[in-house]
Amino acid sequence: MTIPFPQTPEFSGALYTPSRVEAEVFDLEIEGVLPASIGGTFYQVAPDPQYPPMLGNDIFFNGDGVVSRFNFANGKVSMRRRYVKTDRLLAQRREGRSLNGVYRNVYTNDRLAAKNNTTANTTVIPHNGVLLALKEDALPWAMDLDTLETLGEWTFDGQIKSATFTAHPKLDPVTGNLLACSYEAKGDGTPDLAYFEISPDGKLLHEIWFQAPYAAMVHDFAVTERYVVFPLIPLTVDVERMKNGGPHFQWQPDLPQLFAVVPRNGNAQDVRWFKGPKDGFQGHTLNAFDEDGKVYVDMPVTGGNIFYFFPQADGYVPPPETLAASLMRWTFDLNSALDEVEPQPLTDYPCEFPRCDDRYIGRKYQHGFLLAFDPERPYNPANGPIPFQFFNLLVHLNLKTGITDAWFPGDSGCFQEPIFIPRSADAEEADGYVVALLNLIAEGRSELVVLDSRDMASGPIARIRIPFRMRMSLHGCWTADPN
Ligand code: V55
Ligand code: FE
Repeated sequence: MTIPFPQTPEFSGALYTPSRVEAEVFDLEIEGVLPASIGGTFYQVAPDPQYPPMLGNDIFFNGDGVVSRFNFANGKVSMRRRYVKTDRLLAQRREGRSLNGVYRNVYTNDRLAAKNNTTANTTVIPHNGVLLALKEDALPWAMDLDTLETLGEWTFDGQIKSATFTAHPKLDPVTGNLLACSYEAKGDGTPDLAYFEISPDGKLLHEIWFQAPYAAMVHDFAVTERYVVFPLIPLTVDVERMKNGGPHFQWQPDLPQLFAVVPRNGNAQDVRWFKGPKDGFQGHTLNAFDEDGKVYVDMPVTGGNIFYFFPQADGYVPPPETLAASLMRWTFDLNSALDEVEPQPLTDYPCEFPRCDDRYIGRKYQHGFLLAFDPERPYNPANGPIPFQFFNLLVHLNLKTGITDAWFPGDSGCFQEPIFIPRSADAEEADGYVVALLNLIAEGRSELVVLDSRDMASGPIARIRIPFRMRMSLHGCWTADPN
């Protein structure tokens, strides 16, 4: 490969320089003591472009998916890392260059590009004996849970007829069902939405299909015991624009933050629409629950467009320092005829990549784990400009007391999305360990840090050293060994 990656913020610096590493590391070095009682696997996925972008530059979300698997047993950790061998990746490897143009715009691809355009780069989750690698633009790709060998596109035995599948499925903690949704479910630019419940052994139990007033991004969604909520971000899709080589998404400052609320066991006639404030961006779901006909959804919300790479029609993107964000609670009152909603803040600081104790998904809950950015904390300017998605705090938030317990890793560290591991199968909510990747910018390497959820401020009880730098990732999950 002779062409270098561009020296743009998307391909340089500690977080975004491509890593491109597939690896096998047996018994990683550990500083501190990892409790032997932690047994299971942490899976995660990062966009990591195999080749420099065909068009000279590209966005983070368009990188090829590379999956990492950290196996925890007897106080030791071993890792394996493999690209998802998508059709798209294999076509590039065959030709020795990138063949894909604008993000989610197949009209701009090289004629030698694979038909299936997905990078499978957004999350990984075990289901029915395979590891699913997911991106919201296509069906999942399956991998072997252990070897990470790619098995191919996953249609759930032909039961899922949608063109797309969410990168934020949930596992119902009571039934073990996989809860999922789709948008642009009948192809690029279609306003079709769908909801799916799939049993642990892979049977499609229920599906709901309906239409939104327009096609817009539904990046994450929310489930409660009885309801499912689709947040439509004011980023809309126009196939004509795509045919002219334009972006898949465009920010619409005059559209509301729109929500569809549907009973999980209902159908298209039961959909209720709610409108939030305009010019706002619904982020990732922390958790949601319903009580007495009210549906509560907690998520970071930002005033204005945080995706600078999907500008509005006149090209405007707000300067990052003007974007105020906090964790918010949306309340959808199904007993009321009002269709306007206003979110209420739960934190006074910006945060993202929220995770709950997975045993409480969709149920009344009290705790969140988050990445946050505190601009008052020191930052070493020798590390270069602060990159997109820079988080210098790893947080445990008690929603009932409002107490934030956080660890700051110093002026040259930033985190990737955390996961929570219960101390034991029957431990109280949020009692256990928080695990996150930490990028040590000045040292050009990464570690997996393990903190006690009840004492975040003291910092890691164990630091698991990774002998290379891990590029910024998106999402992952923890699977405990079967007891
Ligand atoms: C997001 C991420 C994506 C994507 C669309 O975080 C939205 C939001 C990694 O890919 O394709
Ligand atoms: Fe996401």
